[in-house]
Amino acid sequence: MFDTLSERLNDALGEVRSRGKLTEEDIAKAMRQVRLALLEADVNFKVVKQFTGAVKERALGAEVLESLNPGQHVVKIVADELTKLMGGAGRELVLAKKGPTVILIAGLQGSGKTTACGKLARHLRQEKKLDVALAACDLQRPAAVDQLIKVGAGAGAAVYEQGTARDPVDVAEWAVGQAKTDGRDVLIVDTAGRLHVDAELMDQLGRVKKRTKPHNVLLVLDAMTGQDAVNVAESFAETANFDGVVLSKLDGDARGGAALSVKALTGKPILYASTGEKLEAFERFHPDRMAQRILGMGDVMTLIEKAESQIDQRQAQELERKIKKNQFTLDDFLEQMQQVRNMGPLQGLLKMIPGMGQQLGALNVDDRELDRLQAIITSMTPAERGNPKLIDGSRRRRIASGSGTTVQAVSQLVKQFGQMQKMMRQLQKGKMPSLQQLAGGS
Ligand SMILES: Nc1nc2c(ncn2[C@@H]2O[C@H](COP(=O)(O)OP(=O)(O)O)[C@@H](O)[C@H]2O)c(=O)[nH]1
Ligand SMILES: [Mg+2]
Repeated sequence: MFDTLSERLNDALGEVRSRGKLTEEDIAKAMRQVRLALLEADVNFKVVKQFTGAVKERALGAEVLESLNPGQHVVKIVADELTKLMGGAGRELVLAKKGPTVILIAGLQGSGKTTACGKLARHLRQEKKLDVALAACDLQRPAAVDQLIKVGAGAGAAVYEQGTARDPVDVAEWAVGQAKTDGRDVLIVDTAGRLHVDAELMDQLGRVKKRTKPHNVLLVLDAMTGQDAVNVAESFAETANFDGVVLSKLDGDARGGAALSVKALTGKPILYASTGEKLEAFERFHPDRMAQRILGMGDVMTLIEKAESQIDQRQAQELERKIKKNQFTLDDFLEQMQQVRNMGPLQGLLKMIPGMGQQLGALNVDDRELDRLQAIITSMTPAERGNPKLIDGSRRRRIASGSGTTVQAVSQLVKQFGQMQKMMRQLQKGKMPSLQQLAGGS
């Protein structure tokens, strides 16, 4: 997410960051580079001008030039201004006081609406424990209803559909009635898109709005289309109005222009970010955290939230008990690994750790490595998993062929696990391991 932009901005600020003293010329030079980085990321030129103007004005203030660490101060100003640019404090969904909260999903064809319906449903179920249903009101394409049914099944949400024979506006109104009858908390209405913004699309959207009275209209924008996404948002804002944006496909080599321009140009906040084809690749969009992530300052808050939503408290206590009693086994290790994987792709998670962003290229941690570890552990017998000391040469060969890996890979895992157990024992004794030990060295 925002890889290129992040790299370029960090290059632009690199010199400033490390300086003890800054001159006006240093700041002007950095701002020229920031300006180029933003333009290259497809941020609207008016927005860029305003942004660099605001940063420069603050950075040239006496407060910065005379501060002890002017470089860090400038970076902080950039982070503040980026946060403001992307919408400041952010906005929450409006929840109905009584009856189902209706959320209308709008956007162009292929922008990611149907996918977003499923992701949002899963998100609201998991994070807010809400009972969510979906309404299939894209009747333009015959396959659209089936797609939503699949998405709903994956997200654990009921789908209200009546095939494609009826008028979508009627189906939408009927679905709201169903949701009321069934006592759902939330109804998410999937609508048809077009290739371009046109009168017919806006008219249909207007009629669906009138009949369903949505509490939230969310516009899905494809981040990969950069400046075009913002143009779409501007036309929607003029004719159909909406409350907030779901920015999709931020996982592609999205240059980030849409994320940075949409609030400034339409006044509408980004509520959610969609970062992959899988259902769990979806998160609340927090401008402050995003700004920090872009500037390589990490996003510990999102990481903690993800961990909290995935890790079962009871299991965590059980794990703690096992570690205390020295009973942590490879089965537990496997389970931990699976929990971490439920949080989403590993690369994305690591980027949220402060300072990790820039080092990732060199680290090259990928999910395939985890797949390999998982294959090795599941090829072991329960006895071997409970007591890895049993794993001798012939067992190693068997496990390697069973998991499609090598004897060396099995040996390495057994060795690393041994080190991990040793570290846990030390932790229990109150001795903190050195960083080198944590990194797996000895
Ligand atoms: N990589 C990526 N693909 C996405 C994302 N959201 C949707 N897609 C894909 O984009 C295509 C269109 O999505 P869909 O939800 O059917 O769009 P709709 O026509 O607006 O309903 C599908 O192939 C999705 O898998 C995302 O966040 N990242
Ligand atoms: Mg669709």
